[in-house]
Amino acid sequence: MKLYNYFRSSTSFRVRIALNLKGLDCEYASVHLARGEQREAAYRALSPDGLVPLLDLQGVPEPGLLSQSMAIIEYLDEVYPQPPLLPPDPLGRSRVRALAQSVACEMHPINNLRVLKYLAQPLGLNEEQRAAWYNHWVVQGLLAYEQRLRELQAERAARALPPARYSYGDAPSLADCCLVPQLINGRRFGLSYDALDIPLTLAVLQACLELDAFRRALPENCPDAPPV
Ligand SMILES: N[C@@H](CCC(=O)N[C@@H](CS)C(=O)NCC(=O)O)C(=O)O
Repeated sequence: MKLYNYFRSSTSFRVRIALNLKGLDCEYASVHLARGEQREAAYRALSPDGLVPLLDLQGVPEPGLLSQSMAIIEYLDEVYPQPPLLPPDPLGRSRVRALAQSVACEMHPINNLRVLKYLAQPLGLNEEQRAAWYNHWVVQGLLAYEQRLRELQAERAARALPPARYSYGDAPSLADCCLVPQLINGRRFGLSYDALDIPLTLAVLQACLELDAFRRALPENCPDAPPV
């Protein structure tokens, strides 16, 4: 398999985590977004919308070029079911997908590189205004995420279960594959989480970063990251 991605891309980061959790080997194909390689004709021939990630299955276990990080991860989860990234029951799956989509649909799309670039040019927002935009939507999203975690913890407590270690239960899930990249990306944009009341969310981040699968997927550990 070959993953077209970029070290700083949080949607690529989601897929890198999923591949690592599943123990799958994958060739790293860098598409340098800051240099605009996603807009070059060769890449547009593979990805009409000029976005990473793309996963080329290269015949393993079938030919296919997959787009959209959530669809890629769900494909991997179906073809390589262990360890599962979604719970076995419909209610659990709905809960995990809702958490994941609160990042993937409500936070990430409005803070994507091309959206931030459009705010700069042609809309003329300066760096400070763009940062205010970014922070506003991420903070709203993280506060909502925290509230959902609180509700889930209350449900567990009512069933005499101990607090969950990850976003949903005691194993990392699709939700964590989305949450961790969003939090790491927010830090890069200067968001400080200390002032936010999101202790459960930050505890999940810490638990995830104790796992090698998450750490290896971090932007700074990617082959196209600049040397420190
Ligand atoms: N919904 C897509 C979003 C993909 C996406 O927005 N990728 C960003 C990087 S995180 C990208 O390729 N941006 C290129 C650009 O903005 O020009 C997914 O989940 O895969």
